[in-house]
Parts: sequence; C-alpha cells; structure tokens
Amino acid sequence: MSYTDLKDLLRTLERAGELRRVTAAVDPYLEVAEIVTRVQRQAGPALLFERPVGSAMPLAINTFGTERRMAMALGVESLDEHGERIAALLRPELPHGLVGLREAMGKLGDLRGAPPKHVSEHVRKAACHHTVLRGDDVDLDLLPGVTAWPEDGGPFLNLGLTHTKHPETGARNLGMYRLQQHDRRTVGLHWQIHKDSNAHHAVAERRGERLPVAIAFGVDPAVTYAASAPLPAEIDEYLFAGFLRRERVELVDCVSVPLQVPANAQVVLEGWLEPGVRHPEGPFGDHTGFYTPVEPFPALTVDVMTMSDQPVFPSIVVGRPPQEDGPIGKATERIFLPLLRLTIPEIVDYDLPTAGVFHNCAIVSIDKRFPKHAQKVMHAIWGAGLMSLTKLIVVVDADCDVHDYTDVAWRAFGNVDYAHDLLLSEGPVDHLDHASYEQFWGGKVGIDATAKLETEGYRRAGGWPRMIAPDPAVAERVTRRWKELGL
Ligand SMILES: [Mn+2]
Repeated sequence: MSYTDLKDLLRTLERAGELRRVTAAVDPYLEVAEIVTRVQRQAGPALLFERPVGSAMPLAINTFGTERRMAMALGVESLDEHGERIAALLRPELPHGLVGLREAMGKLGDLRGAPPKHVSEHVRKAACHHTVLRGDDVDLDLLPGVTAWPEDGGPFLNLGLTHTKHPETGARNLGMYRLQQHDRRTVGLHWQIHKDSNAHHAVAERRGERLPVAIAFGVDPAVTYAASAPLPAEIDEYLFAGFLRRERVELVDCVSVPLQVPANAQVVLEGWLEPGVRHPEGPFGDHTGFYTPVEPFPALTVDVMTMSDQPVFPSIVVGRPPQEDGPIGKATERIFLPLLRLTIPEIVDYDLPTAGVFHNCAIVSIDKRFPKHAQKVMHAIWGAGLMSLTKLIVVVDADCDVHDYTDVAWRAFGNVDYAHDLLLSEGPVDHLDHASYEQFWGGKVGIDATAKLETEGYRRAGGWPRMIAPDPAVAERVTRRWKELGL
C-alpha cells in the first residue's frame, strides 16, 4: 500500500473515519495549536482545516497523531511489520558492527523498486509544477504557516522536507528541519549541529560556494517519515522511502536549482543559500516542551515557489509531550530495532518513552552473558549514531517488558545499588537540550538494573535472589477453572 501524494493519504484517512474536516474559519496563530493539542491528547482524528485565516490553502494536521494512523501512513497494520521486513532482509546474518549495518542498508537498495524514479517533464508536466511563481511573485504568506505558542518568533512551516546535496560527493540528503517564515520570501533553516544537511552547508561554506536548497511540502507519508528517520548520512532517504512504500518515489527536476523533489508535492520552495548568511531564528516552542532561544541560523531567499493544483498544506504541532511527533518516534523505535541489534546484538528490545522526547531516556533489555555486560551496552549506545545523544540508559534483563513502565520501574528502583550500578559519563547531547550546562554536551547516566553476578562483586550469601513467579501448573489449572469459579 503506497500513496501517490498527501491528498491520497487524506482520502484514505477520511474513508477509515480517521479524518475530520473543520469548515469553520480557524486562526493558524495559536488557535490551530490549541485545537490540535486537545484532539491529539484524546487520540482524536487527523484534521483538515478548510479555512485557515489568512490563507486560501487548507491545512492538514495531526495526520500521524496515533500509532494506528502512523501505521496506515506507512502502509502496514502494525509498525513492527517494517521492522520484521528489515530483519528478514538481514538473514542470512550479516557481519555485525558498522560493516553489517552498511551492508544491510545497501541491501535495501538492491530491492527492485526502491531507488527513486526520475520523471521527465518532456513526457508529462509534474503535478508540483502546476503553478510556478518566480522572484517577487513568491509569497510565503500564501501558506498557512502555524504560530503554535505565544512566544514563538513567528509562523513556522514544520513538515517541510529539505533537500540538499553534498557539494563534493553529490550525495543527496533529505531532512526534516523546522522552517521559520521570516518574511514573504525568506525561510530560516534550523538544521541542527548533528544533522546531515548542516554538514553539506559547512562544506559549501568552506569552499566559499552557495548551496542549492529545495523544500517540498505535502508528499507521500513514507517520504515524510523517511526525512525524519535517523539514517546514517550515506543512506539515501529516498531509497529508504522506496523500501517502506514498496514502490519507487517519482522525482522531478526543480525549476531553478540542480535538485530533484517528489513530482506530486503540494508546494516546493527553491533557492540558493549564500555563504555566511545567518538570521536570528526562534524562539520556538519545540518538542522538549520548552522554548529554544534565538540562535543564528542560515536563511534561504526563495527564488521559485511551485504548487500543485489546489494544494493542501501539511503541518505538525510540537510542544510539551505527548504531541503528534510521539507516534513518529515510535515508528522509528520499531523500524530501527533490527538495525540497532545489528550493531549491538545482545539487545532484546528497547523503548524510548515519549515523555523522554527520544533523546532523554532509553530503556534496553539485554540477554546478559558476562560481567558488566550492561555497561558494554551503555557504551555501545552512546557510540551509535543519533542514539549517542541519549542522556539516561536503563538496562534490564531479557525477561523484562521494556514497554511496561511498571515492570521497568520495579527493576530500576529495586535492582540497583547506587554505589555500584550507576555509570556516569559525558558526551554530546541534542542541540535542543536545555538542561545541559554547556550547549551540545553534558552528563550521561546508565543504570544497570539487571540481576548481578558474583563476578561483578555481588557476593551475598546464596547469590542474586530468585524472582517470585507463580507455579506454572497451578496457573494453568486456575485458568482452566476460571469459569467454574464464577469470578
Ligand atoms: Mn540523511
């Protein structure tokens, strides 16, 4: 199941009773966010605001707001299905470690149907080029940019897919970075320090060159998701999207920059980023639940703005969790489990609590085999891609359900001698982290809540106590007699 474009997804959601149209005029300034936050907290439907105040373009929001809709967007019944497809790709087992990860991601590309397909406009005009505005005709005020929180620095375009190419290797990157609308023709590009397009920009500036940028809105949800996924820099997000949707993504050449964008995008912004240009960006109420302060970020002057016929504009509200980015993060947690296990094979399962905003806490269950095995896993996570930004890691034994927070807390509170079972470290933290005393780096803690071994220094008489569990035969008998008991 794949979608041709955003409108196709919205039609499918509507048929499934997962989309509500709002015909009353609603103001994208604060009002939209207030409504979306309430609907999101009730696990309510996706919303299509048909009359956003100040814009002729309908606004689609909360499309990924539940795990069910996130699964629908990625064409599966359950988010674990894609994880299982990846796990199946990895058999027969590839070598472990980074080499294995590279080979596995390479295998995605071997799948027929995964690489993006280039659409030539000699054959047919791409849907995204129905309307082309150039120069001073470009007007970002046509878009229903959302100001979500009272202290936000302006309207933001939150679901834009930013396309760049590495100036030397030509490798493409697709990333989801927040975009502040500075004026009718300028958007701020908040690409964070650890992100791939930030690296492309740094190379271009070192060479004293300008960097072409294209930003697409309203595409197939698998592409939108792929842009947000923490893929290694060398993996093309379009390859990953093609794997997820089981069909190639159709791309078309941009009008004014040497980049390609999805042919069925609703809106595309194109421009060149001049070296050295920075603009104050923010404040922005981000998914940490706090405002990020004003910082200088690159700002793109939009030369060309293209639109499809009667476009629908997508957005997302982030703020104090839970919000719509929660289910997006859960999709990543499930889809990346087999890839994480490729580098850290003793991991049985993991959970990134939504309240931890994905960087703050990871709960990991392991198949413990040797002394200080939990500490080995902590160090490995702190060395694994964007997982390295994790501040707190709780390691539990394989028999713990990491998604059952009572089970986890019982072990993390009780199975720990804090004089022995804490690992303190330091390292890079997320760009948005507000609690670290220095920006970009701070302290890390690992809690070893596994059962301890004598060889780890736990020498009390009788060894680690046995966990209480019911007699299985009796449990089964009671299950059989349950009706008879009339309870
Ligand atoms: Mn990337």
